[in-house]
Amino acid sequence: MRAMRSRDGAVAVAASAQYAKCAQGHEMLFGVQDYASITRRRGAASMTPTPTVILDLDGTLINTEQLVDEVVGAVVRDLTEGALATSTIHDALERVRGMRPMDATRELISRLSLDIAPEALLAATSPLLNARWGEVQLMPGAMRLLEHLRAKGVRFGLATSTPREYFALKMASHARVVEMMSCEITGDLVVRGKPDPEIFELAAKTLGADAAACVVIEDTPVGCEAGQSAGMRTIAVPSIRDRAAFENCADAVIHSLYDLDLAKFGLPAFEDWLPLDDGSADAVLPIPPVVMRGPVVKGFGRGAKELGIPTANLDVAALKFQVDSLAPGIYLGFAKLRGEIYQQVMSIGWNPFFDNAKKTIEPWLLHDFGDEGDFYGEELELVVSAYLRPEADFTTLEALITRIHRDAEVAKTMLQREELKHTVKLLH
Ligand code: ADP
Ligand code: RBF
Ligand code: MG
Repeated sequence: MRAMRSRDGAVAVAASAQYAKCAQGHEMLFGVQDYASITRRRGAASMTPTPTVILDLDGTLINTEQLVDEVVGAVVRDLTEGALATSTIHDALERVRGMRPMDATRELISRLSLDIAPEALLAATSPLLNARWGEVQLMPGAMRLLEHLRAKGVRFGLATSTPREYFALKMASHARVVEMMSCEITGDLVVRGKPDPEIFELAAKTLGADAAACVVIEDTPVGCEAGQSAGMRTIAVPSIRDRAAFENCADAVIHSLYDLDLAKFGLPAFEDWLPLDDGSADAVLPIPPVVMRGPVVKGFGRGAKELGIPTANLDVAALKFQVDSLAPGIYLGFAKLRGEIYQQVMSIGWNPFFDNAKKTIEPWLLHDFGDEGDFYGEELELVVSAYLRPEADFTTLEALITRIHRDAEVAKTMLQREELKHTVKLLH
């Protein structure tokens, strides 16, 4: 069990899942809140305090959602002996995302009319998941966000539907994340789970913050509804495809944590974007470089044909770990092919303009290969050095092409900068 930590007088609920602890937590918190309101009253009336950030865990800070869908989806498929379409199961799983395991299980059974008791379904899925939480990576940009908030002295804590018993397993390889939190409110500490606001209310109390001064970051509609009902502002980083589901419950819907506009919520802005000094608003975000390598595979066959922009695709399945460490989006970096180094600009994701069902890795090597330009099956190595923008939909093909050419110009300029140039050394 972890000791109660306190940074500036506020209390973190301790690690034990016992109910008594929860009650004790509540009791001590009221004192904290009084303290907070006294200090606020003493400050100048015009000074708005820096908001407190309350973060969801699964799908927001750690990449659990694919694993949950895979494992629970397989159990449900077995149970229904193939009677339900994969997409029906997947849709139902997306709807229950963000709920506590038992709440989600109940809701899933009801949505799919499954003939099983919730306890039995949970008993089938949870050991399978518990055996695999160790595989789960941080979401792209999660550590950057937490380090930034910490450096700027912003208070932040977790409000997760995960019960304490799974929490330790999930976080075993992410101890640093837990250490940085000023509180971790787990699903077992509240009577009602998300979409009920109770968990966010308890987190705010624990952190000594007023609801109105809290900003919630969430990946699910259920979580955003909970934050909104608690009277907090909410930022959605959807882990589901249906972005419209956030329309009425989120103050901002972004593509990934890279795209967080903190200043919009009164929080200190990120300072790591590198602007182009050409008068444009364009900027790139250096990231921990990711190296990927493999044979060039066939794509949809339209890069060169429809856009005049050939992309030497790599196999997503073979590079799952690397791909999962990057948010879908447009990136820049270097490539090595046939012993030569090139600049490259690439897209990773679903290409919304074409509404692809399959994720692809599509690097455009910024070089005219002329007659030598067929390298299917050849070994290609990439270093992904900086993030440029989210994938976008465009009204016309011309607009998409124009944008990609601009991306290439930005890449050529920025890859010469000291901050990015050195990443070429990561190529073998
Ligand atoms: P696909 O959909 O199969 O990826 P594309 O139309 O995108 O087809 O063409 C990609 C192929 O074009 C690459 O696999 C490679 O063989 C070739 N190619 C020629 N020049 C380039 C370049 N500058 N960058 C990337 N690929 C190129
Ligand atoms: N596809 C999109 O649908 N939206 C985009 O914003 C987008 N940006 C891209 C940027 C770059 C630098 C590259 C190389 C590709 C981009 N694509 C985008 C993918 C493009 O649609 C894809 O390469 C073709 O569909 C070929 O498969
Ligand atoms: Mg291609």
